[in-house]
Amino acid sequence: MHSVVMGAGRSGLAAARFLATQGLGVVLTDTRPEPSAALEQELAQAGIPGLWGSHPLALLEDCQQLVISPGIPRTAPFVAEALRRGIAVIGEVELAHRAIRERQDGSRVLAVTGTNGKSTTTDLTAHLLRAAGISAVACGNLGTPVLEAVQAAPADTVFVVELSSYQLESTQAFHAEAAAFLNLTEDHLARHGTMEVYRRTKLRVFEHQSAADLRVVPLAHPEWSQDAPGAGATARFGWSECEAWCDAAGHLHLHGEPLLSRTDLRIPGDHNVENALAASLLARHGGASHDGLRAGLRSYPGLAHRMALCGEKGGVRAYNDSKGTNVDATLTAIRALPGPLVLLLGGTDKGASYEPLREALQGKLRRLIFLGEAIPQLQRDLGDLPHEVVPKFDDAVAAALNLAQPGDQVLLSPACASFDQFENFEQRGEHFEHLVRVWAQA
Ligand code: UMA
Repeated sequence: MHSVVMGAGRSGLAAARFLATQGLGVVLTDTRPEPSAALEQELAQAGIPGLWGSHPLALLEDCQQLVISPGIPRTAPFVAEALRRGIAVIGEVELAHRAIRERQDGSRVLAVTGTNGKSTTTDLTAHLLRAAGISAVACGNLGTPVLEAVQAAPADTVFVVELSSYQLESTQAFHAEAAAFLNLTEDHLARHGTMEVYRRTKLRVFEHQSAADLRVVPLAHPEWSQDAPGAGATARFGWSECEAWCDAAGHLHLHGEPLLSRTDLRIPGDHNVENALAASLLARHGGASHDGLRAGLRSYPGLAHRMALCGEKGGVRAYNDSKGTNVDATLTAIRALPGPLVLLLGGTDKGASYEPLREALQGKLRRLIFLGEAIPQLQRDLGDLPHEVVPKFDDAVAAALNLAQPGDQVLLSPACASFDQFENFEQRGEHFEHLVRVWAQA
């Protein structure tokens, strides 16, 4: 009996390496025609056979479990066949959960899900715990696979795990001592079909919680966590009095105690106040003192590729928000800047409407630049606004920087995934910053 790992990206490789180090039989399969030379060598050394170019059904003979990568839907034919045969289909996060449980060394799990703000909240929660002297690591959807973090971390570590709906589809017994559901707006509809399926998938983060655990949800939207599974105690965050809230004067409060003023935070915007409140609830449950929380909230610098000011010339400022991979994230970015804006939109379309951007752009738009595979959908939804169509990323950035006038902001917040022209949003953001540096120095 062996395990099959489907997908040789970050998640799948972490799973295959982990299973191999446990001495368990594992086969890796990926639709890519072949691995890189370095990967081929590494897999050979680790004794992990790889099957490239397709997922042959023969792999399911004697297969004990199938570990699927987050990017692969459970409706994919190979997965559907495994399910039909009664094979357990899990994700790398589930394997990581088992590995943490087996450690029995005081390590714990906190989790964050939602449509937007997950990465910041996850990273901030780990930062707050560390500021309070607790060993903590941020991992999961934000980049480092959970299993990789588990293998590298010392005993008694708090794993703060960002979970996407893709990952939550394939959890089984995953359990977090505290978990936050930050918000819910249209995303990944191409995969989940309806908002209700998307919401229910996200709610799986609370499954298996007992009364000693914490369920963190937004005060303003009880309907999002309606019928949530698990028995965790509810703690809310928001803008009127509750477990973690910000008052009208801008002071943050946690469990009835004042924390600090929002002006003490280095991360801007109302959405980041909400992220800070949710992170504080999680980190408090994870053992951080109020003083540790205050120190951490004051010192947290924010994430890369999230509204990062990356260059300025002739009164034009350029912002990298490559992490803005859906409409709601882009809305937040638009609202955070005064304008006039030259906004770069496009990449791989995710199936949601771009219409909602229209209102936020009112009175602050210089020009939209449509790029990448999403051009037809962008034209359909926003084609009557002033825009240019520039398919290639480099040309689009050059056009944006050219068009901008003194006092304008050039904003890369594409509302799309990056996969049409890049490996991931990080690569897209780094490339944007490079192009902006060259422009600023010219
Ligand atoms: N593949 C197959 N068969 C298929 C489809 C894909 O073999 O039918 C292979 C591809 O050829 C490729 C591999 O699967 O080699 C890619 O797997 P993947 O798409 O799951 O990507 P990973 O590199 O494993 O990265 C995943 C997450 N990716 C996705 O959810 C799409 C990363 O989230 C995450 O950081 C990483 O695991 C570690 O946990 C990225 C993401 O875009 C940031 N997430 C989405 C989002 O935030 O919106 C959910």
